[in-house]
Amino acid sequence: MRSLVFSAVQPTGVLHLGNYLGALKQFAQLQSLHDCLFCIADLHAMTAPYDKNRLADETRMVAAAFLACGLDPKRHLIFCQSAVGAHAELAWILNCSARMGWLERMTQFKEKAGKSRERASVGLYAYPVLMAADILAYRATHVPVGEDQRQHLELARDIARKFNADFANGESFFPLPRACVMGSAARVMSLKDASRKMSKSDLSPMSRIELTDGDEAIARKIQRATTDPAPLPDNEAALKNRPEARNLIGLLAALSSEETEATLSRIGGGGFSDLKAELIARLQSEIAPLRRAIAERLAHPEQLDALLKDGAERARAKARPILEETKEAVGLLLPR
Ligand code: AQP
Repeated sequence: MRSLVFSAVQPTGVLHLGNYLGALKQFAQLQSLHDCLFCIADLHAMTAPYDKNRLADETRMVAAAFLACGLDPKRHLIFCQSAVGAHAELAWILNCSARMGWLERMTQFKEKAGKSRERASVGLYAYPVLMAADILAYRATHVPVGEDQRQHLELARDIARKFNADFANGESFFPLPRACVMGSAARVMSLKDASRKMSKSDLSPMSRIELTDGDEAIARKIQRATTDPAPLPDNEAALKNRPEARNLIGLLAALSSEETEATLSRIGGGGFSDLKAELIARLQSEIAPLRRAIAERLAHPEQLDALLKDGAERARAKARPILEETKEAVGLLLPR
């Protein structure tokens, strides 16, 4: 069976270096080997407080970033989750297969809901079931996931397995989706607090390099990135208790297409200022073409909307027969 890759990004703000290195850059590589579905997960974006006046523009921003990173809307599908009703319909059916006990174990809900669990939305709680539906609606076989999404992918497999057992005599009605092996999918950490990942929703813009940042902003953010007072080590083991150094060196290695050890052997023994100077130069040259391409795309929102409309039509055509088969499998009466 040919692999079909499902990837999604939430329109929850301006995309950053973590989204780029950990996801978009790798999506661009995957598309040369596989059939791909690139989804803008706007329904997921509604699970936490958000600004309804910005959601449409942030959706266009993700579409523009997809294109800027080289994703090909002709050979693959770029579309918005909410425009393909099968995601939400299938999520309801899968809600009835998923078990409360499985969802109770999801660590991301615990982290995101924090102490105000009682006040978190039902959407945030059920988010992993919608993610399972996103994937299974197309019988996608592979999903590129960061570490934080692995548990959700396991849950999608559990849901598919139970559905197959309950409604398909254990046959592979839904293939069990697998995690895509990504290249150097480094987890990029906040520039202000290296114990947290770089995030769109971090209140401090100084914590992240945004794909729309200009050269000056990039230089300012890296210069002010938190460091420690020791010189840089020349081996990876010595980075163990130095999260800030590990983050900045990991970034430099990723941007230089080097192994971390190779970067360390070049810059080990030196100070953070040399590391930061090289990192600023690398970032400026990597981000500048993306920034320009995003701005060009955003200058023509009508073209982005047309592209998303076309993607949604093609995605609907793929998902419709699978949804109908699913409804039939669970015994729903289909209008004939
Ligand atoms: N810091 C990161 N390092 C590496 N990869 C990252 N990704 C996100 N942050 C990092 C990857 O980007 C893809 C899209 O992520 P998303 O927008 O769907 O959700 P997220 O992981 O929740 O991203 P953010 O930026 O942290 O958004 P908010 O603040 O809204 O929650 C995923 O493949 C993700 O692994």
